[in-house]
Amino acid sequence: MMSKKIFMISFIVMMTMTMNYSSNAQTVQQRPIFQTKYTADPAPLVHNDTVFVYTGHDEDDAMGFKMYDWLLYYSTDMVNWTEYGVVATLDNFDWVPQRNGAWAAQAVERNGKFYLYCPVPGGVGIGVLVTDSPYGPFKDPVGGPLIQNSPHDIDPTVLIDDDGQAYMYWGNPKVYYVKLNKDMISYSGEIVQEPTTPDNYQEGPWVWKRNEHYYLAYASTCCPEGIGYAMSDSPTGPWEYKGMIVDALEKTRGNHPGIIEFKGKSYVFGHSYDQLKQTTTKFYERRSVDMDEMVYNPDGTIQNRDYWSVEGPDQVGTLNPFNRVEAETMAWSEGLKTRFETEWEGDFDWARGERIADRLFLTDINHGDFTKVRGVDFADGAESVEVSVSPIYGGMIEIRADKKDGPLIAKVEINGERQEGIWSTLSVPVSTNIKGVHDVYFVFRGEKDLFYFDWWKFN
Ligand code: FUB
Repeated sequence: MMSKKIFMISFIVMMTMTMNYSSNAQTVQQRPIFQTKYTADPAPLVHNDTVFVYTGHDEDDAMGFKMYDWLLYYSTDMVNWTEYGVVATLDNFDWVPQRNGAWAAQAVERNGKFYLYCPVPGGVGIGVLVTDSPYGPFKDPVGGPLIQNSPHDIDPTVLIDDDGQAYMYWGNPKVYYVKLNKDMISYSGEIVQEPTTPDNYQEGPWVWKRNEHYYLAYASTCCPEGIGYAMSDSPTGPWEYKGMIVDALEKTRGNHPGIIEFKGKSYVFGHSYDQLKQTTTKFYERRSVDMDEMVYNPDGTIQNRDYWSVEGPDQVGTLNPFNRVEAETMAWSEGLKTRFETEWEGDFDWARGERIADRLFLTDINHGDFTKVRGVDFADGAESVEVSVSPIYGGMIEIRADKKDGPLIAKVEINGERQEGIWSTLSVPVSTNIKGVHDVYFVFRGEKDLFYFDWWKFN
């Protein structure tokens, strides 16, 4: 039997390990990059100074693939991400007979229009949606599938070559491609099954061009899946396998690449089951998007990484707290969910074709939950902070600098009279003379179901 002394020593060692882990988690944890929902199949798009990431959405109670809609997140600094919410659903397509099956989509921009290529598995086909803004609203301009070629019509990716010719690639377990017309919603010529499907190709192609090299990345080997890639001198191959961008480790299981350049750096996105594994040892299709910097070698090949780093890439830029910031803008959060709500049925902007009082906000706010916003630039200082909240049972927001228990910047009390759907803007003075760049924590105190939180702003 374990002696009392050994038990005490083991207990202290265990406690120290736990405390070290949680203090690390406070300062560097940034994997997965979105925490309030399960997300999969990331499709990043750079537009002006912003990265938009369109993702699939695994429902919270999914066991197999339970995917009804596509979500959108955006960032200007690669560490703080704002959740926009649902950007399209299978209901956008009149001809799709099912509600489940919003698999891996990709958005591309051409001549000021944004096209979202959406596969529906089981031989239903690949549809396309179009809009004038990266936020939608997306509409189906075709009224039927753009591609309906085989049961393998999944995971479309689009390359617009320097000469203006656009190609769409897709497929599992072979790669198919076709030339898209300039309208991006129709194609010309035959659908070609790529004769040189590269080694380890599984699904999820992502094609791009850099310095005269064409790249094809893909979910590679199965299962587990990592992210492999091949290169070519031409958009139509032949493709030569070059190696793994992210290794296939036991913990990766499924994967799906998305690759971009932003502010002079390259990034690879994929997904993992890490967030699910924090809640259960069982396997369900509840995935979460990951991302890291990706580095090219001088000959154009890509450096390998074994897995997603915990701390993610460096921040590129800072966040301005003197603009209104959505509460669902964060580098990390614990315990929180979000909800979309239309405030008044009557507030409809007929010119824009959308409701003007729609909002996405933080929910499920309980004692100890928090969000972390990185690299907030207070410049010469702030005098007060405003928050937009809707009380449930009431509680407190402690706004702290640099750590969850760091110096208190301000404290906002939200009284506990339930006012479902009624939003108030509360303003309190800043208690610390905060200047320059800091991480900011919004730490929630009270008991349970404290309030909803929509946005904040320093003055
Ligand atoms: O998310 C559904 C399917 O799983 C995608 O279409 C594949 O790429 C794989 O990630």
